[in-house]
Amino acid sequence: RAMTSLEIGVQAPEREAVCDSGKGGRILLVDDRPSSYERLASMLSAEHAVDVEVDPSEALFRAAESNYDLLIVSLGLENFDGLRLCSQARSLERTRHVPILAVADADGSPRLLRGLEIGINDYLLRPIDRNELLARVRTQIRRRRYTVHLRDNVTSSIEMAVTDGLTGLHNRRYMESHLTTLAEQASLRGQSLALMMLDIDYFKAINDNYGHDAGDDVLREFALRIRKAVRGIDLACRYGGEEFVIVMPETDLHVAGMVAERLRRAIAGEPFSIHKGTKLIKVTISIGLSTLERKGEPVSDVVKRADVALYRAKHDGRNRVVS
Ligand code: GH3
Ligand code: MG
Ligand code: MG
Ligand code: MG
Repeated sequence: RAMTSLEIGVQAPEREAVCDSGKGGRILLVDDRPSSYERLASMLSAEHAVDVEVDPSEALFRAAESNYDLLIVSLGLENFDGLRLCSQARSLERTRHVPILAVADADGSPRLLRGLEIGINDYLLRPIDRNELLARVRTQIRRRRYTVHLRDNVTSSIEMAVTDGLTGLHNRRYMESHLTTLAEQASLRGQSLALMMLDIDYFKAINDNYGHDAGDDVLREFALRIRKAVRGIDLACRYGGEEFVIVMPETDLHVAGMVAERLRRAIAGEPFSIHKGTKLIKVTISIGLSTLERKGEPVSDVVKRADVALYRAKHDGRNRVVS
């Protein structure tokens, strides 16, 4: 028999997509004729979880609120315009990428063309063939899951590229690329910029005495205390092993010195818990401070000065702030 429906989009047989049965999807069926939605729902419910919604604005709300794999929208209904709903779904951030399968009466072709322009993904004409419905639904659900899977993976690789896995702070690469931007902004606006380099004192001894896992616990807890001590606009990162850097925009040396001193005391004054909370150990840090000294100064010079100051803090006896 004649094709009753068109498949829109590229049909690349992605390996992941082929492995996925396309069953077990969450479908929102938008339809206000009981005779129609009861029939559709009974066909679909063999393979999927189906919610029926008769009110189009409620449907849009539900689609935006929960993660449906597919919207099935009946066109040409008694009390609302299904095409308008499709168009609204395409314009909302939360529903833009949810696939839409339109169901139309046999004479509904002109409206379907509009639907395709709006961005529906596939359609079926009445009378609905059960197997065809299930096959088209599975295809949409498979593709949807594959896209979500790709998106999640891309997001997590981007996060991994700029985040330190142990502490959740930014990593050195991220800090270095943003430090340049922050310094340029400070230069342009004539604002100050401070940089703090922090290093845990005798950290090697913590590893040696209590084990590497205890060392990791200290690093995580240290990162938490750093987070508490800085503002939202400050950029805190794990620079390397047990060295951390905090970049503070709009901050002069005097204020940075107070923040550093507060942080030093927050570390030295409160012992760190290791071995699953069974042991407390005293930890101290040394801090080197520097600021952007002139407009357009290379950020590597600012980092260098903080490093030199840190070296002096170590040399002068540790557990102190030097600028
Ligand atoms: P100082 O007071 O001079 O800073 O002494 P220190 O022992 O802290 O200095 P050093 O830089 O020699 O030692 C740092 C140690 O940190 C060496 C390395 O094994 C350890 N380290 C680096 N990264 C990690 C990590 O991710 N986890 C743990 N547990 N240890 C680490
Ligand atoms: Mg060291
Ligand atoms: Mg150290
Ligand atoms: Mg070190």
